[in-house]
Amino acid sequence: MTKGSLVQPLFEGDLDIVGDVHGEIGALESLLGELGYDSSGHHPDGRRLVFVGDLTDRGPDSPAVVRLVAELVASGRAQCILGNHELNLLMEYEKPENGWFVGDESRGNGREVAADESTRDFVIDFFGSLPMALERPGLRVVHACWNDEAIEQVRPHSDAAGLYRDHQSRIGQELSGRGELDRIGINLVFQNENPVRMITSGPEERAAEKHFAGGKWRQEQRVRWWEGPASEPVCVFGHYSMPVDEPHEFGSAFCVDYGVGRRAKERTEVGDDGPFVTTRLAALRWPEREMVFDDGAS
Ligand SMILES: [Mn+2]
Repeated sequence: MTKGSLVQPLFEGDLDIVGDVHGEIGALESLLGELGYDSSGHHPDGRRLVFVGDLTDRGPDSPAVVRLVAELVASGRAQCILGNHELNLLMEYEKPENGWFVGDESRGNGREVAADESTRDFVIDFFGSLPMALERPGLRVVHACWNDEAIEQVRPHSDAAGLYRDHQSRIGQELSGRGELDRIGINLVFQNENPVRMITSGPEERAAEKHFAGGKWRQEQRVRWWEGPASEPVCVFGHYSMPVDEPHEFGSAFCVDYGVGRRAKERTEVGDDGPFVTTRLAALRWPEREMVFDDGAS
């Protein structure tokens, strides 16, 4: 697939901006129904979809989610941006949750549909075609963080994985000139000064205590960059797997990730038939500013 800038124009018109799906094909089909889309992704009012990334990992059928979203994008009924989970696959990083991609059942929960070779090619081709940010007057969409400097750094480029690698090696070369840094300080430089990481997984800072996250002990924590006074433009983001019962609207930002990526774990607690109440797949209706949810049944 051909592609342009990593920062692209957001669709005009009325939108439904969908949070991190994480392989939960049942929740996605439910949500599209709740939003009023038919099975081919057509909406009677001409509304269109935007996906904030993190289509895969954790849930039961990542390949089905990618196929559905790629069809919607190809037919002009959706836009989709890169999340950190897509980026990890493009970078060929083996993560605790992406064993399904290479059929490694030792990684993951052992219940995910595995990708065959043609699916792998299709997934990489599609992810390699995706931008990292979408913008129109008054509204922006990113996976984790809109940072003006990082956006301008990626704007001239079209290859997110290549740009990621270039910045990793630049930062590595510059480290020796930065004086004494401990392991946490080094991690923070790689996180906060690589614009591809800044946009797809957000800024981090030193935490007071160690905590276990992403399969390892860490002493870095996420910065709540979205907190601040109301202003324009509004930024819609995902990534942060926020609790269902907490506010998701901030001064000038909306988080659309209501944690359906935790549903695989919730399934082990309440059974396959649900109902699932602590995790939701959500979409933000724009310009209505209303959240719509999956039915929590699958
Ligand atoms: Mn994410």
